[in-house]
Amino acid sequence: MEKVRDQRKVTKERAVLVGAYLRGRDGEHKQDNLAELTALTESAGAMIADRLQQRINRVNPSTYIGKGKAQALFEKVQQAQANVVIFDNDLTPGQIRELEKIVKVKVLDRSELILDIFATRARTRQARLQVELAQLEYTYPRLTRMWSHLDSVAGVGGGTSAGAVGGIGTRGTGEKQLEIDRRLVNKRITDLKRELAAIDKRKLREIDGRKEFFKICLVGYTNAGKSTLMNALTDAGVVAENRLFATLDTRTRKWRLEGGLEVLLSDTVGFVSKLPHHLVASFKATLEEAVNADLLLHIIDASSPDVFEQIESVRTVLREIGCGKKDVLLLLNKCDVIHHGGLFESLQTVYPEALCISARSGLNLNELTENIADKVRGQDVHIRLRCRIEEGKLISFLRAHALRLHEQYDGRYVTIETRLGKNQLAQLRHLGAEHIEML
Ligand SMILES: Nc1nc2c(ncn2[C@@H]2O[C@H](COP(=O)(O)OP(=O)(O)OP(=O)(O)O)[C@@H](O)[C@H]2O)c(=O)[nH]1
Ligand SMILES: [Mg+2]
Repeated sequence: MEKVRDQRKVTKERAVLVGAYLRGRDGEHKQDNLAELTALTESAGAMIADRLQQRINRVNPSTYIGKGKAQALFEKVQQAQANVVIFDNDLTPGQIRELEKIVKVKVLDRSELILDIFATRARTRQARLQVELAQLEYTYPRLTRMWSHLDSVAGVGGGTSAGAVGGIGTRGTGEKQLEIDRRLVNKRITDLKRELAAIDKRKLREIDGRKEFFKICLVGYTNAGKSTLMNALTDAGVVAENRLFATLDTRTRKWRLEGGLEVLLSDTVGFVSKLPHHLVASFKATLEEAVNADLLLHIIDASSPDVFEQIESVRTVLREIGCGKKDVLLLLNKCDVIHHGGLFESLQTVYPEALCISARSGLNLNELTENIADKVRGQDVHIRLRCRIEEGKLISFLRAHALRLHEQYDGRYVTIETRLGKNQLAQLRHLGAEHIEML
């Protein structure tokens, strides 16, 4: 039995999905409770062999669904010749152990599945370390035996390449299985935290270096169309795909709005409901871009039947990472494929301020750009400043951006009086303007 959770698989795994829903509580109203778990499982590269949806009156402390149901699950697993069971709910280590004894294949919960997807997708060192940390903190106590990359602690983070052989839930952390002393795990956790903190510091310095720019960050549920929009607005060429968590790292690009206005646009990891808490914590640095943004664009997949839940999940994560009070522009994306009426109408009623766009067809992207340009400029202020005539960059910036410019030369100096967006003052200072007088 101990072998259950450490077997190695080369083949694509066959999964039985299980959703247990408390009566009168979560998800009873949905048409298909397992739709998202299905997409997540496929994203992880497994096949769906069968599904089991179950209403329960209470959570059974030892098996979540109760012994009888677990026995029925075992039969399903045998019939479907499955080698993994994936729960839509999060399970305690004890529940996983009990369930594995009954169903005789490895059992994963939703968070482990998400962590596994992250492990196979993480590309940058930072993302790999973050996933590893989250896995050590979350998955580790749920394994009957441990994984192995700890044996080559030096080469860590590289565990992701093990994806092909480790099988769902064990990837990213190495394929060879061996017993590891908890002390070693704790040490590894400490080391990871230290290294991540160092990366975090570098990131912060990087962000600090972009202080003069107006920063915009795309946020939203996974698969909402963030990367597609990023590509439509800039020439970023980021990967956009119809699968969950196509993007794991943050990309930042300059985005030129009209009138020479330049902002920084960042695309980042998508959110998902019940995002594992450890993952949120360890992805804080990746999400630093959102934390430091002047404006968030919340991209919503308006064609999803779960659109309201998805909006709520994103808001919850935003609050968790300290972005609850940020300026947010809501974008109802995929408007090229929505069915008018019904859900879409209620969306527009609930969020009348949201802009309907299509990142794919380009619908309303001009309007979006204008909207953002207004926000970037901020309220008009009337200013006067004096600078030396050699300060070419500063003077051309003003000529390009300011309204009703008045220049007065005296010797080597020029005094400029003009109107400018309030938010552009920081940029002026960065370009060397010292004495800006507000009129
Ligand atoms: N019909 C339609 N499809 C879109 C639109 N925008 C994006 N998509 C599709 O939605 C899927 C996901 O798009 P992405 O841009 O990768 O989504 P994302 O939000 O970056 O997703 P993650 O990186 O996985 O979080 C892709 O198949 C896109 O082609 C749109 O406006 N209309
Ligand atoms: Mg993306």
